[in-house]
Amino acid sequence: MDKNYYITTPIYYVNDKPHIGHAYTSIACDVLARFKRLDGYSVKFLTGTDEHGQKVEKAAKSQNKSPLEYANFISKDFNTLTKTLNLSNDDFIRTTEKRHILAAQSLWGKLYENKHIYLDKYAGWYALRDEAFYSEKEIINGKAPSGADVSWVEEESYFFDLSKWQDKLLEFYDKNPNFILPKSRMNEVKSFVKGGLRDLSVSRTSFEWGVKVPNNHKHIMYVWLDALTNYLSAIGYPDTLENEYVNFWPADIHMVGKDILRFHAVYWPAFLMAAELPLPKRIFAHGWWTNEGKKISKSEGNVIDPLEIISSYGLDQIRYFLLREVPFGSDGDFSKTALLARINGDLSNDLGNLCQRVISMIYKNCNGSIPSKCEKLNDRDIIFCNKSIVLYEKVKNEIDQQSFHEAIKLIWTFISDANKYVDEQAPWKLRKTDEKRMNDVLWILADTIRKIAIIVQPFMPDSSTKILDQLSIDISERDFSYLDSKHVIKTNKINSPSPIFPRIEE
Ligand code: ME8
Repeated sequence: MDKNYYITTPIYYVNDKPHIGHAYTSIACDVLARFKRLDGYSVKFLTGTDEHGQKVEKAAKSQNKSPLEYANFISKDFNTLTKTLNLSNDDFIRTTEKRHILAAQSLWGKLYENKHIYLDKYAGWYALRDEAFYSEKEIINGKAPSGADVSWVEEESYFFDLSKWQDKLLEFYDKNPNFILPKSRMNEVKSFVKGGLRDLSVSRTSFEWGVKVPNNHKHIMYVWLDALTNYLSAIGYPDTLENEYVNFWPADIHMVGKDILRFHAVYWPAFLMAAELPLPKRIFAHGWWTNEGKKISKSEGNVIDPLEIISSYGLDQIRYFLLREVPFGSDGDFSKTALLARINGDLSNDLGNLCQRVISMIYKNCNGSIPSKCEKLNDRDIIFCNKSIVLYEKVKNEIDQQSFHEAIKLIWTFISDANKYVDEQAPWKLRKTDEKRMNDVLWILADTIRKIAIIVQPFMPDSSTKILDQLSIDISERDFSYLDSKHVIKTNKINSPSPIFPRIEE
């Protein structure tokens, strides 16, 4: 079985500071990357910045900076964000790097050599915000379908013969029904492709900030052809014998927002087919966040700064909320009330309270050590423990479909079962009546918390580490192989617990 896993975020435009949308995509990818590593995969998790194009050039001008100066400045913010979000990315690519420019020009060379690129003249609409070309019939009330302003462009341009790939794309979608998820997005893409594809303008001459077209430096590459290539540049392309390329291409998943699905699910596969390269295995398009019911936009002044909410509510709390609150793939609303309900309910009351009461009881009543293994489970114990055995497989199945919310729901249903088990067994009462049984119940619960903390690691790495530390679980015994029935908690000395998720009162 192929135990390599390559996952990518979109590379983010450096025309402005990072916002919640960027944090959302990146956190989802991080959860997936961490999950796969804990599951024994060798993972490459790539993120980075998209630094060329007219939009960045314009933003730089408005700040009286050169595009590169400006890109250096904003790219740093995105790099800092990877640390703030505790991302486990293995690489951070910038499209202004040599390795990327070489890859983009090589891919262009391949497309040109294979006769899929030709010189002509473009006359049509262009939306700077989307960095996208639109046909007359797509324009609605003078705007792009995304609502972006458009301007008329007429210039000499190279074209990619996209129109020739319509049938091949449709055939590919049919053969690979999980190529685009969620399924509803697959239908959208199919009907777009069935509607007919026009050849795509892939170079510009009216500005300069971009990768030069090989052998015709008057032209720069269209920023999307340039940007999409980042997924290859980071693994050594054009050297297809390079280890990283061999191990990681085709990518397992490109995670994107719904607004940039067309570029990833139509243009990118067509470019790759034309270059005779294998296609990625999956494109997952997630939904968009609103802020307290309102569309997020700079002009509304309601952009959510990830650094701000993290410093107010805590990183793991935000990671949890973003992935739990909204079915991954759907749109969702960021509201303070919902956030506090999750923090105080799911985190403080459910998980926090379970850990706090069980670990303190053990600390106080079992001489500060995990009691020895319970050798004889009763029927009730068996029913409860069996749930933890099937949990991992079920969670894995949801993660493999990027149903983060379902995965979390499964874990939290189990946490709620564990809290019920505590209430029912009432180990505090057993202390006086049956110490042996109290030890057995506390052992079962300690082992349950160990398993919960192990499986929660991808979602909340810091908090789960604190729980595993409180139970003195060895660092080398925290991956998913320790969730099977052969591995149980040892009679570790433990520390006095402190609350992991304090309640937040507003
Ligand atoms: O599109 N909610 O970069 P970008 C959720 N450079 N996600 C949101 C969002 C919101 N309110 N607003 C934006 C680009 N996003 C290109 C990608 S990849 C080869 C090139 C998401 O910085 C959006 O859906 O404009 C997209 O996935 C991501 O932020 C990056 O946007």
